Order: sequence, then structure tokens, then C-alpha cells
Amino acid sequence: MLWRSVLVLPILGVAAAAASIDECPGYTLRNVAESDSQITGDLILAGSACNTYGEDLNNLKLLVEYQTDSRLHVKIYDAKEQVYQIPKSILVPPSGQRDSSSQRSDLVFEYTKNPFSFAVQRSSNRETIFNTSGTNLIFESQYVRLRTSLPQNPNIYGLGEDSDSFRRETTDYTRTLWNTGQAFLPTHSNLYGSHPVYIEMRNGQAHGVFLSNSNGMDIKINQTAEDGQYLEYNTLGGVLDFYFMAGPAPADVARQYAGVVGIPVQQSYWTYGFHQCKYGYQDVMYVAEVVYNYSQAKIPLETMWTDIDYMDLRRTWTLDPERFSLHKMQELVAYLHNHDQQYILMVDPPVSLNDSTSYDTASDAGVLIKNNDGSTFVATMWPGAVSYVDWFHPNAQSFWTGQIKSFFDDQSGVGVDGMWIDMNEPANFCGYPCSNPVEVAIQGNDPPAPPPLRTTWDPLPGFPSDFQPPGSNSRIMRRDTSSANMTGLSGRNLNNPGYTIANGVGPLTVGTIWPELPEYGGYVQYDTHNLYASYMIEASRQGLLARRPSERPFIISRSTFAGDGIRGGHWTGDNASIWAHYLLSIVQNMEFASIFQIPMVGADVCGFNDNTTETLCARWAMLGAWYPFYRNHADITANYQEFYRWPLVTEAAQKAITARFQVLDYFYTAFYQQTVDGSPTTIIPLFFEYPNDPTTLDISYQFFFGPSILVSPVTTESSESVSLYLPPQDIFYDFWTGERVKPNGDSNTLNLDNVTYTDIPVHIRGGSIIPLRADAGNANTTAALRTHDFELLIAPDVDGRATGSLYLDDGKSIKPDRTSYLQFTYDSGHLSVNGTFDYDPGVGFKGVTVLSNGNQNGVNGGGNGTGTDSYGRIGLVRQIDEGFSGGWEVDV
Ligand code: MIG
Repeated sequence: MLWRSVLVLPILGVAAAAASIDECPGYTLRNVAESDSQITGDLILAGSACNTYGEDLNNLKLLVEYQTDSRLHVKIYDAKEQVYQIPKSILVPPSGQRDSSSQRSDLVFEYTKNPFSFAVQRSSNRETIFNTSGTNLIFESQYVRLRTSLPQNPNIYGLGEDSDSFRRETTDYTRTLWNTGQAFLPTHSNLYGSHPVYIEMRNGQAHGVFLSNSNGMDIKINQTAEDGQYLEYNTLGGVLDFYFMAGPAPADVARQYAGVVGIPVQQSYWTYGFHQCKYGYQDVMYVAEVVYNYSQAKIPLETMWTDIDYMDLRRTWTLDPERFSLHKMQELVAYLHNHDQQYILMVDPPVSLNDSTSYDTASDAGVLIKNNDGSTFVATMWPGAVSYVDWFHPNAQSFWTGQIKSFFDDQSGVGVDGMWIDMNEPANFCGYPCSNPVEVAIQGNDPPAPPPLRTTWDPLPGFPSDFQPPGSNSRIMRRDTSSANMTGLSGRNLNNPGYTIANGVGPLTVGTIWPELPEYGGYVQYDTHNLYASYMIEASRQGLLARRPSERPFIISRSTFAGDGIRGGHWTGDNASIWAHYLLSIVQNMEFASIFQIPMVGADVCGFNDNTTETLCARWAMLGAWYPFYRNHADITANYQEFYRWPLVTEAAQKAITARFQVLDYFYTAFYQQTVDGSPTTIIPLFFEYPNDPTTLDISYQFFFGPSILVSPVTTESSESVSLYLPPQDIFYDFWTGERVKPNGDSNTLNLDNVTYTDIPVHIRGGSIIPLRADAGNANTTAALRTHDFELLIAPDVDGRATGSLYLDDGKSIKPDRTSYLQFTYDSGHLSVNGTFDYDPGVGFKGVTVLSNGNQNGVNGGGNGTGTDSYGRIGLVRQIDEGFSGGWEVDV
């Protein structure tokens, strides 16, 4: 057990009989050292240990950093730094940043020493946004609890992944975070990913709270007569590593969160095209037929996908030699590429024992997860017996890159254009202890534990500062890297911890690999489970970069953790072909794009499980066109549901894709904006745009697609009516006709009764200028679309003004040589275009249409008169002929 022997330091509180958590004594804060920008102190267990779910840690540390004026870092961790912390190899904290102070920061840390509690107050309005007083902090070897009181009935969003309401329930609600795959996305259960971050709205102001902790946990929101309203973290371990974000606008919180976990990665232009997939395409011929049928049906198919069907006996890194022969697969890829289309295959994480080529490579490299007795861990997935990659192993990346480079080699393999990674919670079909019981008590092999580290001692005059006792001044103790490994306490019951999180599938061993499994460097799955996918996404990204170094890797992952937007995208897994999941997709997209910072997101269009219907699929084809990731996908047991299978769906899809193509550059620009600074500019909840409008707090099924386009799908099944909210702060125009719409009466709602199955209500917010691709209905692919000219659609606000922007690059390079960023400004009939013009898309601007705000306020007409643009929108229309060599102006 070489990798463990140097790390085992079981130094916990003195064992005592377990007591109820109500008897836990809390902590006392001592040795406080305060400077302008930081507070440190020691937290000492304030009484006898309760040892309820493990052992209470006697000595903790408090670290408070005023990192920026709007971000406060509060960390409570074990003095010895042995408790597991999220490895910096996957989530790089904004460390050492202390650029603000208690005087300058909008968030101020306040504390009570005994029993220790803390509060975070917004200094500008004296609002306490977080307050742990009233319940004791509990910090045990396998259980950490912290509770904050909240105002009654709080407006909380985030804390996923799940299938629950957008605005969180406030009573008796538990959000468990423990990555797991569950078909049909059951409500009130943990699902594929873990995102311990929330946004709370209070009186028009937003703040955010991120707990950087990857352990399994229950986050409880409740209100009781005794305890009032609260939110409570109950984790199975790790440390309390909080980032408080001041907002005050929701968009500020999004940017501030991106400042902690990273800004999302830019995606290639083609990835916004339409994707088709299904589990159960029986052979490569069938796949080719689907491609052909799409072209016959004149529905622009951008990317074809193949599920595990392509694998030989379902082993990743193999091709079924009869059904998906290499020769035919290469011909298919060549065909697709010749038609400016793409191809993507699924990759599952485990390595099959029946695939000696891959298995021996992995085994020889030492990268397979081991049991505690040193034998290789074996469990079950699609191909039968499998082992799992230990992403912490130093050879894991070269193994994974090698697999990707050879199997997906553009010449000798299948030259895919992205990776679809599934089952990375990670999934395992074999129940504990599986057929290979390999449990060995490792304790017997451990070396004797060294004595506990001292946390304080007498001053050593004349010695360097690192030798002086902590807390005697404001310096922080340096980390002792030999013992402070932060890889996790030993001596824990990893498979069956005393505290039971509400894991939707049962005990922690169910559906996944055992929490007790060790990983390289001293980690255990117990702590790193929720990061398995993150490492797989990162390794896949590096692998894809190794074969096409300058291209943006496209990765869609089922499982995710906080911050994974910096490396990939997400689809929301195995939903069902039901109306509820059509609606759910809107909520999930808003959460992932605007709160979790994973804006490349989408749900299986028309539904995955069970059979869809013509009308549901038509509605969904039109909704999916306003997802960042637009893919039709179905289960092997479900009927085929390609858009061309029904007349209604064909028509809906053609119309939807044409609209998407019209605004694709607008959305590409919006997505780009989010990759610059984390601004939530892709799929945006209404309360983000109108934080002072309380009505928006409960709007779950309307959203902005980019900052200017409001999408309001029909929300009732088998209905052609929808009542949609038009925030009174703005005016809106019908996207399809260009006409200004007005709410019915004083209601701020617009009732539409004629929304057929080939319609979806979409509105343009007044004040916007949207660059459109002309003649988008004639583009079969995004590559073709890029050869089309631009037109500008101007939707003036009530005062006759509007702005917009357009970002352009080659659409695929990680670091494009040339980019252009155009800013459009319209005021009183005058349009001006400024910006940078380094990238020339090789097309021009051919027309400008100004929609009528009805009062002609500021719209002078420019002498062109009313007409319709090439899409039939009514407005003032002017033909122009401008290019991309520099700024220009025109009167309209
Ligand atoms: O246990 O690869 O979510 O999209 O079609 C099912 C087969 C495994 C789950 C994925 C789904 C995919 C399916 N996979």
C-alpha cells in the first residue's frame, strides 16, 4: 500500500460514546488575527465530542479573505489539513487574492466567538445574507453541518442537478448532491451532477453562495416553528470552503461565480447546428440512411451521432466489425465531412476486461482503479466485466490521450469531431460487493500512526517566522506538505458512513463504484466521486487537443461538477417523452447556463425514454431550437423520432432551424460574451433581466435566448394557448412578423390562442439590434450559412433607440488569429456601426429593417417607407451594401 502508507494519520478527537447532534458542543474562536483584508483564528471544540457520525475534530482553523469588493472567502478547515479538500488539479481556487478589505467590501464578515458563529452582511443596506448563529457548527470526520437562517419563504435558485422547480421549495426540501444516473429523472432526487451554488433574491438584490466541497451532501431548506426558515449543509466530509458573492444584480453573481470556478469555454460555430442521435441505430447503413433522409426532407442536419451500438460487444474503443466496420465508418465520416457535416461517437469511461488491447495498455500503465488490497477493481458495465480509469494516476492522461489518438485518428481511425461521454458518475451495474469481493482491511497494513501534530507551542526567539506559534500575529502558518496532504482522513467508514444522505438510489455503493476505493495519491472515491466526470472531461479535452491542437474540443458530458463549463458541455440525460420534461428542460437550461456556468447545454429533444408523439415532438423541435445544444435523441426501446418521420414535425423543425440559423451569429456572439467574463448571456431567466420585478421570480418557462430574444413556449399540453408575461419595463416585438405586441389590458400578460404545433411565441426586446443571416432557410449546414450575407433587424425601444453587437471569428480556432467585434447603435433614425474589424467573414450587410414601435418616436423613416424584409417582417426597410473593412453609418 505504498501510496497510502505515508499518508495515514488517524488523529481525531478522543473517542467517546456517540451523542445526538443536538448535543454537539460547537466551537470557540481563539487567537483571532485581523488585518484589513483577512481574518484568521483557531476554532477549538467547545466541550466534549459528540462523535455522532464519526469523530469531532478538536482543532479547526478559520480563514476569512476579502478577495474582491464583491467576493468574500470564508474557509473552515482542520488545523492539520488532512481532511480532504477538492484537488487543485480540477478546481483552481482564486487563491491568495486579498484585494479588498472590510471597509471596501460590500460583504462584511461578523463573528461571535463562543459558541462560534458567523454572519455575512451586505454593508450597503445592512442586510444579513448569511447567519449561522443559533445552531452549532459540527465538524466531524464524516459529517459537517452548518446552518444559516434565512428570511421566510426565500427566493433560492441553483443547487443542482435535479428535476425540481426552478425556484426552490422552501419547506422540507432536500437537495442531495451525489452524482448518479437515473432514467426518467425522478423529482426530489439527486441526478447526474453536483453544483453546490445558489443565488438568492431579496428585494431586487441578488447574492450567491458557493460551497466548494465535492463530498456527498444534503442541502436542506426548511422552516419550522422552532427553528424558523433556514438552509443547512450536511456533508459527508470535506471542509467548509465558502465563497459569498455580493451581486447585487443576478448577472453580477454569475460573473462573480465565474471568477471562482472559471469562465466557460468557447464552442465551435458548427456545434450550434442541429444534431441527431439515437440509441439503437443498428448498423452504419442505418446511420447513413438517417443522414440521407434528413437531406431528402430538407431539414438541415449538422451533426450525426452514434451511441454504443457502434461498439463491438459494447466495448469502448472497438468497432463492431460487421455492423460498423472501420472501412464503412471512415466512408461515412468522409461523406459527412465532404458535406460540411460532423460525426460524434459515444465514449464510456470503463475499460473492458474483454478488450485485451485497451485493457493491457491501461493495466500496464497502472491507471486502473485498485481495490484496497492492490488488485484491480472489477465491476460491470455494458460490455460485462470492466475496470475504471483512476484519473489521479500520473499515467491516466497519456493512456486516455493514446486511446483517443489511435481510435479517433483522422486517417487510420474514426475521425470524429467531438466526444459524447456518458456513465461518468461513474456508473456500475454490479451490486456491492459484486462478484469479486476484494475487501481487505487496510488498517492492518498501516504503519503506526505518528503522534498528533501540535497546533501551538512556545515562541522560538531568533528562529524564522515559520517556527513561531500560530496566532501570535496575523501571519498564516505555512502548509506542511508532508503531512498536510488534504487527501482525506483515514479510519473512516467509507462505504457506510453514519450520516445517510438522501441518495435517490439508496446506499452510496449503489449504481456506482465503491466509495472505499483508493485512488492514486491517497484519495478515495468517497471524497472524489462527484469529480469523476470532471477529470474525464478534462482528460478527454486534452486527448482531443492532442489530435487537433488548434480546434475547440467539443465534449458533451452527462455528469458534471461545479466549474466544468471551463472544459465542456452537458446534456441533461435520460428524460422521458412527456410534457413535464419538455417544460423541465427550460428550467435545467436556465440553471446550467446562467447559474452553473455550463452554457453549452440541452435536453434530449422529443424525449429519450418511451415513445414521443407527433405533437409533442413538434413542440419540442421548436423549443429545442432555442437550446444552446440542440439534439434529438431517443432510447433503444423508443420508437424512431427523427424529425422527418411526421409532416407536422418536419414543418416545425424546418421553421425552427431556419429561425435558429437567422440568429445564429447573434447567439454565437451572446455565447462568446459569456466566455469572456461569465456574463449570463445565453439562456437567461427573466429575473436576471428584471431583478426588481417580483413577478419574474416565479417565471420558470419563459427565458431569454441571448439578451434580446424572449422565448415563451406553450406550457400546457394539447393546447394552442399561452399566457405569457411581458415585463412592463420593455416593449416587445413579435419575432416572426416584426409587429410590436402589447399586453392585454393592464395585465402585462399577452394571451395567445392560436399557437399551432408549428409555432412558438418568440419576441424581440425593444432596444435591440440583431444581426441576421439572410436567406437562412436555404442553408443546409452552418458552413453554408456562413456564406450568407447579414441583415440588421432593429427593434427600437420606446424612445427609438437600440443597440447590438456581433462577434466574428473563424468559428473553430481556440485562439483565432483574427476576430471582429462590431457594435451597432441606432438612435432617431440613424444607425452607426463601430468596433474592430480584423476578421472579414467574406460577406456583406445587405439590408436594415427598423421595426415600428408604434409612436414613431425618434424613427424618422430615412426616406425608405414601410415594407417587409426578406423574412416578411414589416418595418422600415433599406437595402444597403456595406462590408467589414471598417465602421459605417446609415439613416433608416
Ligand atoms: O444506461 O448509451 O444517458 O443517452 O443513449 C443507458 C446508451 C446508457 C445513457 C445515456 C443515453 C444513452 C444510453 N446510456
